[in-house]
Amino acid sequence: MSRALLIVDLQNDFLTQGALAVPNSDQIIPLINALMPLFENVYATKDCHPENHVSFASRWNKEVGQSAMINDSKQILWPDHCIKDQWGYQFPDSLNQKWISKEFYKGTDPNVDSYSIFFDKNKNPASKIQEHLKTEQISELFIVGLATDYCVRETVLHALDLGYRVSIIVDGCKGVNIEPGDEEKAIVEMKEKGASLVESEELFKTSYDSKSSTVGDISR
Ligand code: VGL
Ligand code: ZN
Repeated sequence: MSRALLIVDLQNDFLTQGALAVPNSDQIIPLINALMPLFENVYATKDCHPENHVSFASRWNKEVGQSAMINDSKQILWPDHCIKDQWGYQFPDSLNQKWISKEFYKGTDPNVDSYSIFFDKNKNPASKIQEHLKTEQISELFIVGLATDYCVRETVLHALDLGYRVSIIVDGCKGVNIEPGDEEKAIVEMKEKGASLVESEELFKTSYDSKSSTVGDISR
């Protein structure tokens, strides 16, 4: 069984210039570029909405940030974001995309939102990720991306429910924090459910140690 790095929703609309900008999100791009070569399998999720998506305040003539009851469930209304094939949907140019071997898409149904790449709000599969992880025999996921308190959170909670080992690379994620402390709350919740919290530094160090010991062996 092997491990994968899963990059969640690192798309222009969630970055500093985007429609749903997550504070300080640009800071994680160089870090993710440096992490990718440490993993044999690197996957990315994309929020992939049609123009009239259920989560857009514009569809309901409501204000961004309000909650609305839609199909019997509470939905936070967002600015229009991540519309398929538009600029906000794309990865930033500064992301070293060559390391990403597969992308998974969610939120494609105009009437159903999905923060998680595993299951949508109706609890139906949101993407083909489960089949893929099974085929590739991946049992452990390392998570980076956006946003800690929404899509990272729901993706991690579902991954744990499904029995994957999950490590959150804490400095590789950023939260929206609509309410102050939301990000911290999400991190505590994911940890309590069984996720490990790691700092990128620990991963770089482990990788360096294993490489340097190999070099040492050869020189002897
Ligand atoms: C997200 C709000 C709406 C996310 C996606 O990627 O965290 N947040 N759609
Ligand atoms: Zn969305």
